[in-house]
Amino acid sequence: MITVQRNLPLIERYREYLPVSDATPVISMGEGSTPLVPLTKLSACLDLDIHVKLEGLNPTGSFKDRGMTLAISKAVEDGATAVICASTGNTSAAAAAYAARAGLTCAVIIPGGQIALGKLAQALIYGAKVLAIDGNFDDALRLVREMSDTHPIALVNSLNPYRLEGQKTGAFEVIDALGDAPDVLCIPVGNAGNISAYWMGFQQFHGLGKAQRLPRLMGFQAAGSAPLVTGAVVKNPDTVATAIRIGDPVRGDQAMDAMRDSGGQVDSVTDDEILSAYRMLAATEGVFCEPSSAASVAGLIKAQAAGRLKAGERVVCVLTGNGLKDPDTAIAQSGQVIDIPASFAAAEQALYG
Ligand code: AN7
Repeated sequence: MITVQRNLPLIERYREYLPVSDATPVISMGEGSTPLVPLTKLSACLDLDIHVKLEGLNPTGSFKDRGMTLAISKAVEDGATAVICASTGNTSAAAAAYAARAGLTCAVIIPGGQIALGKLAQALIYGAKVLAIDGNFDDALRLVREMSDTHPIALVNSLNPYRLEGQKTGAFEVIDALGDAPDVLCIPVGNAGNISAYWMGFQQFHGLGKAQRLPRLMGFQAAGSAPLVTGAVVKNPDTVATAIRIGDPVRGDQAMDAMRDSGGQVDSVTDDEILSAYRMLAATEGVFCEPSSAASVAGLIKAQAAGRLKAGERVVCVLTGNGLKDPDTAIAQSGQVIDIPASFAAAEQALYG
């Protein structure tokens, strides 16, 4: 029997496994409990049992809400009045939303011109102070670290341990939905916080006997932004997957340890591979994620072709963000609108020739 617990905030659903107490004010919008959806066509095609976790169904449209509900709740508990983050977009949207809900002021520093339109719209409408720099994410993160060291403003990037504590609940949900961990977890990697958080979650539930096995973690970076694959900081990271356009991941060492300890791997996927998986997911499975999220499926396809999986293995790909975040890429990657006069004849002609 599957117990459906939608709308129960993840802090309540997994309270006993999280660093909260009765003194913690829960700042929540019902995040977590996202669907785990089988991909029947791709599973048949690759001879695997593939499921995608739709993290784009969180309140601000990405997995960042898992970490932010906890980070903001703890910031309020600790008496903070202001928070700050650097972001490629989704962290800024989540921070701005949860800060607004908690009555905190929020500042975000973003790489100018490199944020998907929907994410920028979110940060602005939630009322954050948005600073765009002529630099990349890594430069922005340096600035916010210095700012939070200098002023009473709490940092809510994934350097903040509560972010990972919240995000580990993604692994709890996968185990609860499947009855065990999958054989393989595929996940996009930017600052490397989320893959580290999933490993924490899998290990914790395994240690408690709630999972019999641990999955092999396969993390995927964009080829133009793959410091963990090349082993060196990337000075000018570049990729269509702007969410993971990060050249110096803060949680890189932790993530590499996790992938190694799990028997998994880190690899890169090209922008063409990412966009091809992105279009395929939407057009054949009805699943619209943002390009960075599609890196997990692009990576799975690559890993399978390289013989890294066995027939029938169960795989979970984490689709980290909603496709609506980045309408520009969706439109650029799709067919044309067909303009016609408002007549039946014209519509019939356009549809049936
Ligand atoms: C959709 O918002 O870093 O490896 O500043 O938005 O934990 O960094 C976003 C990252 C994957 C990578 N998918 O996660 C930010 C930011 C999406 C993302 C990642 C991000 P991490």
